[in-house]
Amino acid sequence: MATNRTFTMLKPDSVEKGYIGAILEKINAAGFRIVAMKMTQMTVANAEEFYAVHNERPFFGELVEYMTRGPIIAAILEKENAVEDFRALIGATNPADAAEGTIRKLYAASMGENAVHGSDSDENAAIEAAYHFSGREQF
Ligand code: RTP
Ligand code: MG
Repeated sequence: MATNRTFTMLKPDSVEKGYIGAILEKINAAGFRIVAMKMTQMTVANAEEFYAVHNERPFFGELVEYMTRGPIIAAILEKENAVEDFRALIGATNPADAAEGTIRKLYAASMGENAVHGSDSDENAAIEAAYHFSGREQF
């Protein structure tokens, strides 16, 4: 499998609870290389665009409120099979269903506040990375 990239956000709950270091440790231990990283805060317009695929869903308003209520850590990560392996590392969307040892099992409170984002395809990883980082911010 060729080396490729995924995009992640440590969501506002992770930053609020002081979990940045612990989550980055898990990401490093799993063998991901950090290509780009920053603390930023999404505007409502940013979050509505980023999660546009969910804009008809009943939880959309809560999702936008959650993702914009404080700063996030945005990052691009590189590894063989990055998208799939990172989704495995973070675990199921609902932490109650997440496997033992996954980031969501360890650090997420609920489906609505689930600590971390991971891109769901190579195509979306590229779109999401470009949404948050210029070429000059990627190493
Ligand atoms: P993400 O995109 O953030 O990595 O999460 P995901 O792929 O595991 O889940 P997705 O279906 O893309 O949903 C995006 C985010 O919306 C919130 N959500 N809430 N209350 C609910 O039923 C519900 N369903 C989804 C979660 O924060 C989820 O991560
Ligand atoms: Mg998703």
